[in-house]
Amino acid sequence: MSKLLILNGPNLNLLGQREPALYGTDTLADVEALCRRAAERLGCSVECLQSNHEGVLLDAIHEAGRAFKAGALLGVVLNAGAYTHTSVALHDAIKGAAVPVVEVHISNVHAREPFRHHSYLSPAAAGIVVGFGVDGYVLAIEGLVRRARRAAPAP
Ligand code: CA2
Repeated sequence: MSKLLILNGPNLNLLGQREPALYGTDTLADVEALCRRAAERLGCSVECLQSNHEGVLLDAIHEAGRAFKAGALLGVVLNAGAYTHTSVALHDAIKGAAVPVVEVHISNVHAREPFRHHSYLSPAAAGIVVGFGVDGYVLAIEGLVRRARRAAPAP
């Protein structure tokens, strides 16, 4: 079965606990369950990981690159949180791993503070979904599956 990695970065473990006006009321567990259901509807499975540590996210992207190369992974849905706006290392990891990554943001970062307008990840991403709340994860999953099926149509 085709697999996707759902990778969440710093502070996303706090989802649903504060700032509902920005991020909604769903917890991270709710978001992961939403992703699991969306993937299953498309005949896929998900692996979910959240970390507050940049190096853990880098290692996960490297591992995803190896799995993609081996045909065991379709791609990565990545909400890198604030590392989006700071991390050249994540940019390099996405480029180096050569795995399709869809960058997701729950909020519309472009309608927020100027320091959130720049993303180091966008130039390396296969696609970007911004401002659709947690539904953005579902849109990203659908985008990755459609992309994979376009590249390798079923016989
Ligand atoms: O909109 C997004 O998804 C963000 O990636 C969320 C990040 C923020 O730094 C990015 O600019 C945009 C923040 C992660 C969640 O932080 C929380 C803090 C308190 C309560 C709930 C979530």
